[in-house]
Amino acid sequence: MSCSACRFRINFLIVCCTLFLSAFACDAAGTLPKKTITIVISPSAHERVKYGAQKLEQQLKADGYAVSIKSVINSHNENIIVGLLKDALIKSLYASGHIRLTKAPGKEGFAINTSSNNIIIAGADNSGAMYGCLELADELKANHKLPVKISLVDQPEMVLRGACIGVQKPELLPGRGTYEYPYTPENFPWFYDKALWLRYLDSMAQNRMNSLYLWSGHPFASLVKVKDYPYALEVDEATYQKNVDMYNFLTREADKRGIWVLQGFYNIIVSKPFADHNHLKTQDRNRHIVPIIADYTRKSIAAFVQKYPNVGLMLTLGEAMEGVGQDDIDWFTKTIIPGVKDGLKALGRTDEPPIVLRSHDTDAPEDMKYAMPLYKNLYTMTKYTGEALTTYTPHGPWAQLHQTLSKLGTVQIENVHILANLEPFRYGSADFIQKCVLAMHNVYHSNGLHIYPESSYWDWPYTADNTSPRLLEMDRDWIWYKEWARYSWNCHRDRKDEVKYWSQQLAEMYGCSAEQGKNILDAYEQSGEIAPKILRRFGITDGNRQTMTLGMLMSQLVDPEKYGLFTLLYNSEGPEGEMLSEYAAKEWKHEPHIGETPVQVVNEIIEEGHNSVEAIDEAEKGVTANTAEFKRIKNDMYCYNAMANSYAHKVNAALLVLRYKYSNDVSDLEKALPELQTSLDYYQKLVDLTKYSYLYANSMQTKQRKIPVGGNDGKNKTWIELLPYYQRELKNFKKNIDSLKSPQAAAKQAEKIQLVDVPVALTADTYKLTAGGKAYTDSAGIIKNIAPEMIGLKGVKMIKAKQETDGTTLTFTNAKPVKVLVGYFASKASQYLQEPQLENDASANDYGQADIKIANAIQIEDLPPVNVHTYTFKAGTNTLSLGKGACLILGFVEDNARIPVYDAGLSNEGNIRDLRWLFN
Ligand code: GTR
Repeated sequence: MSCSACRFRINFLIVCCTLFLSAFACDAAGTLPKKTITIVISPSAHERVKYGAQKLEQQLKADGYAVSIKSVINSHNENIIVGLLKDALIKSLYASGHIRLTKAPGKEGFAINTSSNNIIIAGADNSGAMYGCLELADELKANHKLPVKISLVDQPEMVLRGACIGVQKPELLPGRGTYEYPYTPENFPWFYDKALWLRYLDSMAQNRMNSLYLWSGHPFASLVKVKDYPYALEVDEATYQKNVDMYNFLTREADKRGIWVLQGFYNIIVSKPFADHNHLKTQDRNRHIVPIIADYTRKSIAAFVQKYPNVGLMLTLGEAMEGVGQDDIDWFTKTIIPGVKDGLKALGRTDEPPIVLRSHDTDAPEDMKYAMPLYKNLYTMTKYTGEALTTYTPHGPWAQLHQTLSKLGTVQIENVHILANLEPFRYGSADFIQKCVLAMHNVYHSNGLHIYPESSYWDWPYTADNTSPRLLEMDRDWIWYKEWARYSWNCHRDRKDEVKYWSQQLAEMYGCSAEQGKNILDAYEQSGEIAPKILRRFGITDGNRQTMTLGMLMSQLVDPEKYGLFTLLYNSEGPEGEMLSEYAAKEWKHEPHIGETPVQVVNEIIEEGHNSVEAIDEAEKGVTANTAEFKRIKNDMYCYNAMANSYAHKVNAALLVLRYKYSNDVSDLEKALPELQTSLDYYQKLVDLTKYSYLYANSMQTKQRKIPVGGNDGKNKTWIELLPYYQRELKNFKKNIDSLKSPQAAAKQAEKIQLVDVPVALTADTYKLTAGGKAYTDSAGIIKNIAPEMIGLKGVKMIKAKQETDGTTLTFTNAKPVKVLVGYFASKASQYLQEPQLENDASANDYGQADIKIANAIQIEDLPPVNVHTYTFKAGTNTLSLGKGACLILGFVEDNARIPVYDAGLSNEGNIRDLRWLFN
């Protein structure tokens, strides 16, 4: 540092240089310090710059340097001078050191250069300066000494790089709906733990993440008081004060680390006291905008923006509001945005906090068309591959939605949601993740990332590992966060270097050689292919309705359509390829196969399972640190292997059963038997591996979970609970094969069920379900055929045109609990009411209506086939309210009436063969 340069320091205080006391210069161990270093920052430096300097100081000390943070350059020793590119001092240092940057770093970017004895860190902005410090600290950590010469310019590729935390729980609160969790110490003790927050925020900063999303249904009534609706607050005064304190703390500390907090909420959910006071429901899927709710929401948002200025908002227009359409647009443009603006106006602010619109369950491109002229700081966000991680080659209609949103000119953020196919096992494939981020840029054209915890989202901050004390998810899944974050910063990194980098990271973590670190990476990368491949080739849905690691029933593999097959999984969320049924049909017809086939996946996952076990065993020999965690990784690799084999052999069995569909040859079924037995043997291994090591497979433990078996009352969440189902299906399969070989036994099987009407009081017209009957008053549709069990039931006459414009509302009084049979037309056309779908409506099983009971139950002239679902209601006066679109009300039966679950095969398109009975 030359004296001439000193003269240019207009921002910095000039004081005399000081010599450090030697005692001060010694490190904790008492060894002689390597060197004395001064980190120089301006006294008026931004909090982020100070934070970066502190982190750098810590690392320097850890590596034996004597270090202090000062506001002046110390000409007796080396200095690390941290500032902004625009600072006069930095400019003068660049001039005197003849430093010319090859390119100026952009937003959040920085340059690091050496000039004589000093290192200069210059940020494009405060975040950039902070990241520059963190970068140098990382260099130091890797090499244990400061670089002699460095010239580096860097900046992030993605604009928003974030992670989320669900302020939500595995189960519903008594008397509450989905997403309704007030912020209280009873519900979320961790929310009030400042030390935990600091650790989490530090790890985010360390990963260069700049956005933290908090997911909640209706957070406002826990965080703000609304003058006109004092009764809406849903926490007591002491809790409210605590919440305000915590929220201020959190947002302040986040801001210090360059992190935006974005508070998420769903529409239209209101607080329970507000709902009770106004005799409304807290949420109602079929509710239109109600003026008082709009006013309350607008004022809540305004109050929130006013109280917490460093917070952005993330909104889900769908889920708790009537369908896709004008309501969504109105709600966004007439309630949400005006609410934010009211808040800003009250503060006299002209800048705009970010608003992120999720495309979930709404027509986001259309919503944005109306919102963009009103607000500038808008972002859109879409699930990357549903609520699972399935591929790095997304395509099809799902990719088109991302591309459309990216084209709007705002920033499109990729949400790596819930990970229903990964939990609870560890995931750390750097290769897969890097390729996903590349796909986000190259296929989706997006420029932001928002990742969920790798597992246990609903049970944050813990994981499902059965340890005492429980493991923190942020610790266990460090590699998950680090990998996504690293590639969201820059995904164009050379793969060879990356292998080296991660091998080294793992070697350090587990105290082993780089080669053994590479073995651990191999184990992660081999196992990292298994879950994505299984779900995208054999799964029912990308949603958290399915817990893939618990396995699947044979009937689900053979007849996925009967379980609400979510077609995006197959047409978008994997490489082009074939479903099991397509593969079997082509085999039978000797037609060529296309793309990724089920058999290919079977072979690959068996090999990958084997490889991951081999690699982790190889690494084990060298592990000297974090041994308990290493053992858990090892166990996970064994789990992946058992799961892969269990699926693979079951798929082999399913293909033989599907072949039987064409061949009618019982020997095909007989060939499937040993495959099914082998699959069960592997499943037993999975049970043994998880019995003591995991508390559960899936963190969402409500009845919304359906596949492989319903999760009502928190049941069926462990492998051992599922084992009897798989044992039973094998037993049934054997028995049914025997019965196929003996015609007498087959005849005995056909047991007849007749559903009987229960009396209910209602004002609507009814009609008897018989051939020749008419379900509509305003449309011809004559019934041609009815599933025999339903003949004679009393249906309710509907006005089709009215159903299409207004939806269906039916009020009735029943003395006993009843099931209402509702017929959904199996068609995606907008004139028909769509079947309940948990992928975008978390309330879709509130009445037990999610599954099809009788498929293809009625054949009506000129209308699509009808699938019957049932809605359960308690005794009393009830209202069934359904969204817009034609449907049928086909009768009322006692709640405990046995309704057969099968495919009646009645449709205008002919009969459809159902093979589920083979396993029942
Ligand atoms: C639903 C899912 C919920 C939630 C929601 C959403 O399908 O079941 O857990 O993730 O989607 O995307 O908001």
